Amino acid sequence: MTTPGRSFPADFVWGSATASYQIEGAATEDGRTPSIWDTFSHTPGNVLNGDTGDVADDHYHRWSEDLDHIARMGLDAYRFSIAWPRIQPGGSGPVNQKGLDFYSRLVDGLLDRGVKPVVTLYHWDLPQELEDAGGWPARDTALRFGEYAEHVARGLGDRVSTWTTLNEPWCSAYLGYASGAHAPGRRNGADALAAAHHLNLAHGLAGRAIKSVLGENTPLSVTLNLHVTRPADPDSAADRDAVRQLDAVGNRVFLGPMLDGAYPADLLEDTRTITDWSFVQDGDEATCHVPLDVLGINYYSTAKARRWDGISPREQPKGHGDSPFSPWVGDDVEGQLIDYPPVPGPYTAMGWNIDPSGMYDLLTDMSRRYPDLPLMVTENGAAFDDAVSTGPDGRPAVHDDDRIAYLTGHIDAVARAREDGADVRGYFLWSLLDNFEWSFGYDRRFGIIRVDYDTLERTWKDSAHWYAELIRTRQLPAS
Ligand code: GBH
Repeated sequence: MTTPGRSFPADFVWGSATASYQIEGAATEDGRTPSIWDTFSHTPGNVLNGDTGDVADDHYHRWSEDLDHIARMGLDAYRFSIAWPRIQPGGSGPVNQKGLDFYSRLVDGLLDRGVKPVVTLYHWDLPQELEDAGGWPARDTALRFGEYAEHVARGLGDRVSTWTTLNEPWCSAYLGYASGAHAPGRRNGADALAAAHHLNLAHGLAGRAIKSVLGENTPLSVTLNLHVTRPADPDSAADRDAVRQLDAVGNRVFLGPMLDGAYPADLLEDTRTITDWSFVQDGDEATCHVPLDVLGINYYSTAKARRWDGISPREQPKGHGDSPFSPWVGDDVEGQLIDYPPVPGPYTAMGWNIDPSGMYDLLTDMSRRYPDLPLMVTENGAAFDDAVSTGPDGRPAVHDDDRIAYLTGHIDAVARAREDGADVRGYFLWSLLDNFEWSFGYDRRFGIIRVDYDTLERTWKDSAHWYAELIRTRQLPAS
């Protein structure tokens, strides 16, 4: 792969992203109560090597050192998430001041260093008490989320540059309640769709709360992991219909209510044997449809799909795709099965294919679907098997050329999409630090800064130096 080199305007936002449970540690400190990820990771068999977020990167104590890394790298913005169980232990009731103070210090620390704080209110750490009361399949969770958002908006106020309600509700709904790969590890298609609806509702309620506390002009966003799925055989109408079905259940299930004010008709039709959608009450779709100022998009890889009329999904071999329809939600959809043939490599250490054309297609497609909505790449990056050597200074060194190549290809795709009219305002690299990679624990490293999990020492990988130079020059070098 060669890229010609690209230049970006001075106001293009370069950032990096993290999430609370993946980096903070200090799981029981200052009044924090367990989230579903504490429970899930402490249950044997759920996370590789039995890893948990108890200590993680110890960012809760090392936040100031981490902000110094951010400043030295020259980031324009830093995207982080707030742990609901630190703000409202148990998920309801008054604010836990010590928890709020942590984020208040973090926001001030960013502003002191000239870095814009981009806040995500929910990156998967639901208070366990709310899960015990039904979790996202229960409507009450969405109402509680609206209250939580109001507390945080009052606490952090106008110091925050962009408010993001949810990170990847697709993962919360389908991995949490259909496949069970993520916390809370439940497996029921109808619950997953109810969860999706209540996440949409939570987004609307939180967005309205933020705008009513801080003013209508407060920049509001949501981050979606939109799926780029291609038909296994582009000439097959059946395969193209499988792609349409996945776009409905994976993408438009959120885009519809959030951006158009209604669920798409084909989604309701395709899922009728799973649920009658009676959890959608009058007025809900209008509530979900809160005006958005920017749409956050997370992109990593692509998938292929084909219509499958063979054996039942339960016995289907699992392909590369991790889709709501195979084999979890799709169990109940007669005659509408989908199979995921493997996609060609190369692959990252996650087994995900490296395909920058998916980034280009997604950004240009979204800008066509929603021409007036600015876009922001809120996550992109890769895990590789980083080899650690000893540098000339005797300190550890990581020559992660594979990660630099991945980033180059994808940032080049962002530049091409912009040239072709997509209004992409910024790019956040996942991730600043190696961290707790959910069901894969500490085994998979996405950071551009290495974390030694014995000493918790931070070391810039080559990619961190490379990214700092890109930000300084606003130029993606030719490669
Ligand atoms: C994001 O999730 C999360 O926001 C972040 O916390 C996480 O650390 C990061 O990405 C890296 O995982 O399974 O081959 O079909 C991304 C979750 C990854 C789910 C890609 C869908 C499709 C690839 N998505 N996956 S495949």
